Amino acid sequence: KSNTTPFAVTANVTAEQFKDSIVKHLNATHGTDVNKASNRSWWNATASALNEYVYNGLSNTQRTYFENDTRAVHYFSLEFLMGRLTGNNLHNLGLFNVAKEALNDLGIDIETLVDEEEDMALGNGGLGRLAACFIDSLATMHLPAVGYGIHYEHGLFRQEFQQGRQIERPDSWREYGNPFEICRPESVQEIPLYGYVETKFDENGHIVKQWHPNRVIKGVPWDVPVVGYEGTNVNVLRLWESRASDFFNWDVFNAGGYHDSHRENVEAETISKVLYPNDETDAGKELRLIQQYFFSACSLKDIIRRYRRVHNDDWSKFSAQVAVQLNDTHPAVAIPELMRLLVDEYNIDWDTSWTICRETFSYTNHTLLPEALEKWSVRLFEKVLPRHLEIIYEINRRFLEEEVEAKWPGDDEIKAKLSIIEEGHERMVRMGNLSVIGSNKVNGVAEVHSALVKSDLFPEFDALWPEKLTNVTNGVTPRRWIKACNPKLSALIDETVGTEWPTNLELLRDLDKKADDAKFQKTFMDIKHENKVELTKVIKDLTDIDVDPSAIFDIQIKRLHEYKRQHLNLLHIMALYRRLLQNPDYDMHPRVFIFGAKAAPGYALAKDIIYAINKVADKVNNDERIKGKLKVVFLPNYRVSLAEKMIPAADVSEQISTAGKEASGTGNMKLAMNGAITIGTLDGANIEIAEEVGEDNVVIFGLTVDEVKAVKKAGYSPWDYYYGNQEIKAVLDWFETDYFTPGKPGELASIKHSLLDGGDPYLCLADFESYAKAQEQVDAKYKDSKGWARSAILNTAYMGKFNSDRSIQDYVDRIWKLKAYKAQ
Ligand code: 26Y
Repeated sequence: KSNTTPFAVTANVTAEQFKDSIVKHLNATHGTDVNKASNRSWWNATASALNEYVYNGLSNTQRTYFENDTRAVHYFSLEFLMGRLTGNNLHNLGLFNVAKEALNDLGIDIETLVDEEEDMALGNGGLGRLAACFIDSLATMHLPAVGYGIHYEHGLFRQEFQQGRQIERPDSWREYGNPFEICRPESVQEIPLYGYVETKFDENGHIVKQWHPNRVIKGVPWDVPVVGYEGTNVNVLRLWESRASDFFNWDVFNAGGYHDSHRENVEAETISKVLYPNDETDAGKELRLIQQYFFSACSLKDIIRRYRRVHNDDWSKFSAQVAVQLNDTHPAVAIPELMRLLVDEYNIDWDTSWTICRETFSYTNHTLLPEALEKWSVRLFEKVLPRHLEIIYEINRRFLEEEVEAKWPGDDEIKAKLSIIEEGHERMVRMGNLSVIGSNKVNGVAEVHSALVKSDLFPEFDALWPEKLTNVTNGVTPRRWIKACNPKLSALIDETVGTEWPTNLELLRDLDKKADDAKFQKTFMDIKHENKVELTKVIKDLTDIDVDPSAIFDIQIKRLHEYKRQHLNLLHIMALYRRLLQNPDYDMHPRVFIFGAKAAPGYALAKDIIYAINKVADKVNNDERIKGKLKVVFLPNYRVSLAEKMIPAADVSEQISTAGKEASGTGNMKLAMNGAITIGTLDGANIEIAEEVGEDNVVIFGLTVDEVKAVKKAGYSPWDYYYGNQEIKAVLDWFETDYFTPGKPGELASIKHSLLDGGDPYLCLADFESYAKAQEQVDAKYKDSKGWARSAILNTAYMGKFNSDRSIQDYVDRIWKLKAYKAQ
C-alpha cells in the first residue's frame, strides 16, 4: 500500500485524508451519506475531492500566466473528444493509488466507480481526439494555452445493433450534471447573425459598413480544467453553450409573444444542441455554418476582452500575444470575423488588420478527400453572415489583384484555382483557400500527407509562399494511452526504465536491451495475456460471444469508411473461413478479429459494411466445423473508454487504408505503443511508425502512394481481379447468396456492387492478394513466439516519437513560438 503520492502538488496527501475528503463531499456537496450513497454519488464525491487539487492548480496556473502576460495559443476546434476525466485527472495528479486505497477502505472498487462516468464524446474521431491529446500535452509542458469549442448538449450518438444493423441513439453525457465543468456567466458573449449591411459615410467622407443583424445569440462559457501530468499546470478548455439573448427575448416577451419568445429560445439553443456526426463528408448545412461562426466569434471576443484588459487600444502587440490554431477549416470563419472586429468595431485600417490576422492564425489540414473539403454556398453565407461575405470578397480581391498578379501576371487559370470563390452553377466559398491565405503556417499531420498537401492539394500556394506549408506529425498522449489504460505494462516499464517515461517517451528505447531476454519476454507477454483476458470479459458482457484469450487478437478500431477498408478486412476473413471450410486442418493459429466503428448515420454503404461484418460474425462464430479457429466480434458503441480496454489487449493492429488517403492515423500509434504489431499500408503515419520500429517489426503490404496513382491513371478495373483470382470471385459472389442472411439473399450485395460496378474506388481488390499474404506472414510470425515477443517489445520501445508532447514541441518551434511558464 502506498501512502504518499509521487508529485509535489499532492505530495502529502494520504489515503486517509482523501477518504475523509470523499466522505465530506458525499455529505456536504452531494447531500447523501456512506450508508445510502449510489455508485453515482460515490463518483461525484470522488470527483469533488479530486477537484480540490484541480482548482488549486487552475488558480495558480491562471495567475502565473496573467502575471507574466504570456503569449498563448488558442486551439480552435469544433471537436474535443475527451473521453472520461476521472481516471485521467487522478493519474495526472499522482492520486490514483491514493484514491484507490481510500475507496477500497470505503468498500468501493475504483474500476466500478470510473465506469460510472459517461464519455465526453464531443468529437467524431481522429481530429477530435487529437485535440484532446494536444491540450493534455500543452498543460503537461506548462505552455499557456486555451482550447475553444462547443458545449454540445449531445455528443456523438450512442451506437446500438438491432439484428446486426446500426441504430443511433442520442448521447446525453451531462443529463445529470458533470462535476468537471464550471459555468462562467461573468464571461458571456453576444453574437450577431443574419440581417443586412448598410453602407454609410463617416464625418471624413470615408465609406463605413454597418452590419444590422436580426438575431443575437448569447454564448455561455463552460470551463473544463485540463490537468497536466504532475498536476502543476492546469489549463482550460472553454466550451460555448448557445442561449437566446435576454435582451432580444424580453422584447418579444413583453410584446405578448410568449410563444414567439419560446421559439426564439429553442432556435438559439439548437446551435449547441448536437455534434454533427459526419466526418469526411461535408453536408453544407446552415446550422453547421452557424455553429462554426458562433464558437469562433465567442472565442475571439473572449481573447480580445482578455487582451484589452492589459493592452487597451494598443493593437501592436496582439499577434505577439495571441496565436490561434485552426483545427481544419471548420473554424476558418474566424479569419473574416477577426477582420470585421478590427476594421468595423475597432476602426483599424485594413492593411494593419490584415497583417494582424495573418500573423495570428495558422491552419492544420487533416484530409485530402475532396468530399471533406469544406465549401459554403455564397447564397447561404450572404444570408447568415452578410458582412463576412463582403470581407471575404475584399480579402480575395486584394489577394488576386496584388499577390497572385505579381507572381503570375495575367494568368486567369491560376487565379481561378486560388480564388476563395469557386465560380460555377452555384458559387461557393472555399474554406481551404481562405485558411491558407489568412494563415502564417499551414501544416499536414504526417510526412507523406504534408508532401501531398504541397504537391496535390495546394501546389500553387506552395510556389507562392514556399515557407508556409509544413509538417507536424501527429502524436498521442502516453499518459492516457499507456499509463492510465495499461497499468500492468506501465508498472513493468517503471521497473525497467524508471518512472520518467510519461513525459519523455524516448526513455522507452532502453527496453530494447530486454527484447531478447526470455524472462522479460515472458513477463511482457503475460501482461498482454492478462489484458486479453480482461477484454474477453468485456466481449462476453457486450456481445455474449466467447473468445479464447490464447487466440491472436486482431483489432481494427476507427470510424467506418470505405477508404479505411474495413471491408478489405472482411473479404480476408471470409476467405479464411472459406479455406477452413474447404480444409478443416488449414494451418492457422486461432484468430479473433475484433472491430469497433461508428458509421455516419447517412452513409449507407458504411452501415451495410457493419451489417455484413455482424452477419458474417453470426455465421462464423457458430460454425462447429472450423473448430473455433476463427471468431469475429463487432463491439458496439466504440468510443474512447472502450478503446482504453481494447488497445492494451491487441496483438495485431489493422491499419489498412488505401495509400494516400489516411492523413496520419493516431490509433495506429496507440496500438503499437501497447505492443501490437501493425499490419498496414505505406500510408499516413504508418510510414513513420515502420521507420521507427524497423521493418522486421511491422508487416507492410499493398500499393504505395505512387503505385495507387499509376494504377488509377492506367484505368483500374476491379473486374480483372474478380476474374483473375478465384478466391476473390468466390468471396464476392458469396455476398449475393443467403449464406450469411438465411432466407434473405442479396442483403449484402451492395458491397459486391461497390467493389465491381462501383469501380472499387479504394482499390480493395488490387490490394487483396498482397493483404492475404501479409496476413499469412502475421500468422507465421505469431507461431514463432520468441520472435513475436521481441517484435512486440520493440514496438513499445521505439514509439517514443509519437508522444503528442513531441508534436506540440514541433508546433511550438515551427509555428507558435511559445514559452513555458510553470505555475507558481
Ligand atoms: C467537414 C466535416 C464534415 C468534417 C468533420 C470532421 C470533416 C472531417 C472531420 C474529421 C476528420 C478527421 O478526423 N480526420 C482525421 O484526423 C486525424 C488527426 O489528424 C488523422 O490522424 C486522420 O488520418 C484523419 O482522418
